[in-house]
Amino acid sequence: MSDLTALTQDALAEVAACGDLAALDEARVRWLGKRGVLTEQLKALGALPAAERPAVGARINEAKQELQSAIESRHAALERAAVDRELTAGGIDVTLPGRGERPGTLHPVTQARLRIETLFRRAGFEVAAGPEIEDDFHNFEALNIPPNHPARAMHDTFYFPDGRLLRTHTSPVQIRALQARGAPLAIIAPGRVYRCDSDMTHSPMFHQLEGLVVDENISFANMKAVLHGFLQAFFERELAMRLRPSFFPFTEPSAEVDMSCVFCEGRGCRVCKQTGWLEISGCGMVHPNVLRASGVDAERYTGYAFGAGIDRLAMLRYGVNDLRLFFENDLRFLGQFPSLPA
Ligand code: 2NL
Repeated sequence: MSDLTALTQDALAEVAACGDLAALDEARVRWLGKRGVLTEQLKALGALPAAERPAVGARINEAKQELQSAIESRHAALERAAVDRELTAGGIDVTLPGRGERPGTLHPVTQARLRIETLFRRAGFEVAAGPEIEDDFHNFEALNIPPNHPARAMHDTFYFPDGRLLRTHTSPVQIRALQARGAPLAIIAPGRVYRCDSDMTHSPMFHQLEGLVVDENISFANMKAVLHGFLQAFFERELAMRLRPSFFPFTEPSAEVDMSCVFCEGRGCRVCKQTGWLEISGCGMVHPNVLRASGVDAERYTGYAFGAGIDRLAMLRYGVNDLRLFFENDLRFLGQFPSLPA
């Protein structure tokens, strides 16, 4: 029994030297297993004189317990080390930079819209927004387009079963603003509009810009100056502009806005069909019926309004020859319009 202390020291040293869990388990079996060295010592107790048995038995049990707890703490240490190794080896460093992902850019139509908003804000206009699902009153009735008016057929409206509709222009936004705020008012309403029409040059969803100014003494000349100023600012060059008589139910008098062709400077080319002019907008003095429908005193106030396609403005400014490119979201196309830093 004198070598029990030495045996315990050997066992503890062996446990401390175990480099992995398998080696530790082997050591446990060798020392504490059914045929383990310490177990055999206990079995040998029977050969001792009865008087010595309790003391020796207690020492062996003490040694077994000491070894058992040494094995347990070594087991925990080895397991921790294994987890640590796995984390460092297979770990993902979330602070590493990505693999060459390029930042996105604003869609060219969005860039055009933001540019339009900036220019009109600079001229004293506010930017208004409203619902894309509209009712008959705000999209048609208030705009002096009564039921069965031929302009309704022209608008190729998408209807919901309950009679509501997808707005065919952003005029309803302006009607709502006029109803809510009254005169005087100077707003633009850019946004998505919908028409049941799809071919080479028509998309069922496109972007419209409308503008509305209502105040005392607002004139056709005011409108002409603002539109001319906007076009020259948007295209960043001097441009000729002309107005041709036209008709809209919501304006009287009404006009089509042409600007000198930005591709040939008015000399005549394929884009302007040799005319030197590009049709860019429609406009006119707000019809008194429209002012009245929105609750505005048509004796005291006059106003002008205009409408233009944002997609078309973007095509002309960025030299895009096919409207459909704007709606396909091909990254080879979109990547050619880097967003300018703020
Ligand atoms: C075009 C023509 C136009 C308007 C839109 C308008 C709105 C109100 C009252 C009166 Cl609330 N008018 N909008 C006026 C004239 C023309 O758009 O060719 N759009 C692409």
